[in-house]
Amino acid sequence: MILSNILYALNPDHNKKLEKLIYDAVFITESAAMACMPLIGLGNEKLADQAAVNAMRDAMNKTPFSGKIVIGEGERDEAPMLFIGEEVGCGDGPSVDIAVDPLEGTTLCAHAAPNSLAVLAIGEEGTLLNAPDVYMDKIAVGGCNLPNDLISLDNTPEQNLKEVAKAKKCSVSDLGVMILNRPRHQELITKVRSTGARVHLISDGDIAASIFTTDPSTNIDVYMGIGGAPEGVLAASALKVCGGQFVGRLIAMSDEEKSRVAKMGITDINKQYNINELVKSDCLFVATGVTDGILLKGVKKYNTHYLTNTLVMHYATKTVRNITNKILVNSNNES
Ligand code: VTB
Repeated sequence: MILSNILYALNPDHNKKLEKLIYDAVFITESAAMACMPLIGLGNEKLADQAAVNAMRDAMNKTPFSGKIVIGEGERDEAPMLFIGEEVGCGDGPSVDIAVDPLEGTTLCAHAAPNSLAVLAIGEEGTLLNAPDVYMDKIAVGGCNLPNDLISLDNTPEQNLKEVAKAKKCSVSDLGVMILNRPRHQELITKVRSTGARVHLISDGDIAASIFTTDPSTNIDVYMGIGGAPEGVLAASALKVCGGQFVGRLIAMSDEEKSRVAKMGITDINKQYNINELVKSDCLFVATGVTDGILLKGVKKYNTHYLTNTLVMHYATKTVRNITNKILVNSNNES
């Protein structure tokens, strides 16, 4: 079953219902981005994140769906809002799973650095991997018609890059590989550089990095390394729509993390998930720019209005839209 079919079942006029869900979803990420706007560059990650969480939750609770947060701000006992399992929405409408990262790249926002985003993905009930907030080892490769077994976390980086170059009909030295600049990636960075591929280091924001691989103008072909598991599922939902392969494996380092993974119903911690296991069916991916970036322009505030820029991707209808909205100050976004 796909989201459009659920909507069709609820109302034969399903295109209108789908459009409504898409615009409601856009309003949710726009609200989070607008709430972050006054906090960009103020150096306070926590405050910016909290503003995004509050605004996203308020906007969700005005939306006519029965949503369940499957990826959120943390487990029920540690996050007061948008915790995993929280029910959101104003009740009627389709039952959906929701994954959120209200402010992806909190430090980017606090430093007014590029590519921070407000992100949301919606899937049919039970179709998005319920990933706890642990690390995930990931590889993302954008491009259409890539073989399902193109990349594997069991291969060496050299082997994976050789396969990607073969599929893209180029040499390994033509590839750009984005990696989070972390001490844990020193060996990976050395190995990738030894192949001749370019390494593009980033400080944060691996959802955006994964999406860059789908756009040839970025010069990034592959994203590799260990980042947040929630960001992994969100990135996989974007790649599922715009074309690409994604593999991820959870990393639980302590007993406490292992028990959090188990609580999500995951029995095999060593399992390597492919894109269709992370996101099993139809999905909608939405991201609004907070700070200016390669994918999206950041939110701007003028005297009378905000200007927002949002990417909306829907799997079943294979649509990728880039929406710029002008939202009047004091319309319904400010008290
Ligand atoms: C990534 C990145 C995020 O965390 O998941 C990263 O996408 C991983 O965590 O933007 P560490 O900072 O612990 O390495 C962020 O950088 C921040 O959530």
